[in-house]
Amino acid sequence: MWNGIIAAYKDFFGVKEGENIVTLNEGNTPLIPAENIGKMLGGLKLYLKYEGLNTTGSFKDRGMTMAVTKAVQEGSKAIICASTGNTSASAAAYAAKAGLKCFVLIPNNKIAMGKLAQAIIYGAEIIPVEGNFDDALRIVKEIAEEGRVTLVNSLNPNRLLGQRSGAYEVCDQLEGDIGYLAIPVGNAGNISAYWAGFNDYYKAGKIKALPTMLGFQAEGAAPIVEDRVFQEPETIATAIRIGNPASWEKATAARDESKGLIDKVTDEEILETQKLLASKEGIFVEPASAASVAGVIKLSRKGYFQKDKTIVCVVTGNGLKDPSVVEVEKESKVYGVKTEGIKELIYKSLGSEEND
Ligand code: AN7
Repeated sequence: MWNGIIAAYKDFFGVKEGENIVTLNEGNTPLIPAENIGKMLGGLKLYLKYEGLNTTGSFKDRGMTMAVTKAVQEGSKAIICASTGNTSASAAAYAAKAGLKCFVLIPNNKIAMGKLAQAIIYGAEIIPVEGNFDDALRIVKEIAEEGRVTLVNSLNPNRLLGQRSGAYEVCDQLEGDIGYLAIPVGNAGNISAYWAGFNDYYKAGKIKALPTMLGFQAEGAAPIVEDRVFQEPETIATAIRIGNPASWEKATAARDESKGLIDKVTDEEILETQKLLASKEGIFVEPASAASVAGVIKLSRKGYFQKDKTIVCVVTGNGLKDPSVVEVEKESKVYGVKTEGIKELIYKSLGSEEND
């Protein structure tokens, strides 16, 4: 039985037998070949690390199991985070499991409904903040410094430690070297964690070469790409609507040490790619997650990739978190409500007039 990332990689996490672990059996997510899109791009070896299948539907669970395990060991009774949605959903779930109080500060009106629903049902106390994620993060940092609540944003080093497991899994699943690792960038924690994870595996002799790191921000929230703070970040991909990333320096180090890049994609490219992933590969991801694949498509058009090398795109969150970006009302009523003539409609769509 899979018992979560801490049990699976305990040598790397320094967790000993008999220690109390708070886990929702996160991790072990599938690495799915994206053969149809790979072919479309002229024969690329493309894989999707589908993080939407973690227990709360995003990669955040990998870091949260570590952060909450340590918080409990240190005697903490409450955790706090600022969040564009997924961190709050994950924090709320692990707090529920551990019996901790959980406070989440969210940008007012700017998080996806599915994520808010999760935080509510898991029992967190939700405090909407007048301002964006960066404002909310500033506030929780100040409160956590007074010591009564444990911060579980990625400024908490245990978060990034746990998130390294994504890199370990990708290496184990491919049983070999990874050419490129493409990943969305918001607060820039995950790209930093993957890079650290690959380095752990490299030092342990489990991989022979380090991948090239490719990070992608949304055009309206691209502080690292443009090397300036965005005071008013704006993008349809609310998860990465962040103007002043906490792990800025770690991310640029990952980029430079791996001879990679951090680039930006437009909201239009993000939404097109989200549709492409669903309609060509059967993978429904949230908009922020599509940024990694949108970025790979953009680079492939410039002839960036060496074709014999594998490309892994981390798709970070489940599409069900944010159904508002799909035109559900319109698409479900293309045919109107029918009582008869249904078979004829189907046969017409199949391109055959032959009814029996
Ligand atoms: C689906 O939940 O920042 O660069 O507060 O939810 O490590 O921040 C979420 C970020 C990518 C960016 N994809 O990762 C939060 C939050 C999804 C995300 C990112 C997020 P980082």
